[in-house]
Amino acid sequence: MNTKARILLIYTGGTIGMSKDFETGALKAFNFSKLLKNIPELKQLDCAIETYSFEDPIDSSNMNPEQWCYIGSVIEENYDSFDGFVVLHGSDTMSYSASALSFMLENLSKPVIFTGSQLPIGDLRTDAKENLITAIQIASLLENGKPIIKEVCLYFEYKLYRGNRTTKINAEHFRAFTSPNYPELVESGVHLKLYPELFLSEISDKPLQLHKKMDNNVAIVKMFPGMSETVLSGILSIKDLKGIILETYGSGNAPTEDWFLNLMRKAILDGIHIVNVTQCSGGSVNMGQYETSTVLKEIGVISGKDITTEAAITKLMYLLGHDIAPKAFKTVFETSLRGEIA
Ligand code: ASN
Repeated sequence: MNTKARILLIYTGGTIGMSKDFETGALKAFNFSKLLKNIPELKQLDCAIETYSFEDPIDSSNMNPEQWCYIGSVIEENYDSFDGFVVLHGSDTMSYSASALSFMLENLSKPVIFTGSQLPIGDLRTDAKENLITAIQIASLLENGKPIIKEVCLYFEYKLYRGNRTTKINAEHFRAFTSPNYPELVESGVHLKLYPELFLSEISDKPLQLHKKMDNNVAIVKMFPGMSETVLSGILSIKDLKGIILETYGSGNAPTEDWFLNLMRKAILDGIHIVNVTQCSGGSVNMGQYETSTVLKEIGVISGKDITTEAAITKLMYLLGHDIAPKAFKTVFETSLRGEIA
């Protein structure tokens, strides 16, 4: 029996649905019905599509944890009525949102696929149609009536990635995303090439649980040669700061100067979680490989291993939103929750 997949298309905004403001010439989001008019092809797809739009579609630079909860709630409320979800989202912060939602949606057993475009859907050379149509087709893949993909993904320019493994790498190319430390899950060519051995398998048969508490008392600090004690101590003394993602060099290396290590030590003693993430676009943190990371390991800095900064900051917000005992926090962070870390 050929049951048609039911897909909910959620429109949050982004270039895909933008047009030029007559006065300023700047791109801004327009409403969903206008967007749908530009894609009559949707009617040809072999699935039943329903749509849900943000009342005020946004440029994804305005995305925040509140909006993530909103996206999560739309998915939660409609979870039983659909086989898959496609989220239209601006590309600028899409990797953050896909990462955040991957943590917030626990026990996911259906696909949630983020996509968008670099050119508006009304543009002659747009990349929006391919991205949208293929994302819907992938979200519609069923086996024995059940979704094949059961995780939060990102589809862009012929590739489906695990969402929390992605990062935006180009502001102009249609190939705007990459997944530096995890291969693509599906490749779109003449045929859709699936790599099921890479998919997240259903971890439990428990019902979907949406976690809405995200604690944003966090910061990302990118190291650079010449960073001063004043700057770093200023950041670390921010009131209510609970954790930082420290973007270090190479495999997790940082200065061995006393002032730096003393600040790190003091922050950890004060209960601030410090996560070591590499500022390289690929590869993993391996504290202890060099002398310049040995002390970090000894004083209890958390290893972000091969996690992206986007997944690290959203995982930090997510875990801080849970009452995890300080002693267990490091172990939990270093454990893969949704396939975001090796
Ligand atoms: N500024 C846009 C956004 O992120 C960029 C895009 O969608 N390509 O909303």
